[in-house]
Amino acid sequence: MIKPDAVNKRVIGKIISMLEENGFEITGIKMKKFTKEEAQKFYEVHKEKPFFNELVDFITSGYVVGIRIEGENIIDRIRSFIGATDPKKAEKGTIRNLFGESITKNAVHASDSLESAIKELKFFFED
Ligand code: FUP
Repeated sequence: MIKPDAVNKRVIGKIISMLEENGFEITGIKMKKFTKEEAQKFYEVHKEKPFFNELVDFITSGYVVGIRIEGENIIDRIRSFIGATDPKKAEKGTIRNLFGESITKNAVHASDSLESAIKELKFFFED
């Protein structure tokens, strides 16, 4: 998912191009704005964390772009491609290294398990 900071920076196209150029198979794209309730549900695993409210405010501050990608070992592949959560620690050339500005405004999200992918894809795609 491309987050509002990256949408505001007008790098949706660059991020999608990077996915395509690196062999990721895109099978769905949808832009939307999360309601507060959706954002709270999307990030419910973090609801006890001190940064939860800041995260919900940020993710509802603008448009996000949900991108479905498919393939072998896709969770590990996309998570190493986007880089560490904190852009300062993200490896050079990763999406968060290139486009993230802080641990909250870190440009993109990627599901961290099959279970979270199934849950998170439902926010964007009916099938
Ligand atoms: P990741 O799976 O890499 O997105 O990272 P986490 O699940 O640890 O964190 C989820 C989101 O919480 C991150 F995208 C950014 C946000 N976060 C903060 O805003 N502050 C923190 O101190 C840690 C994480």
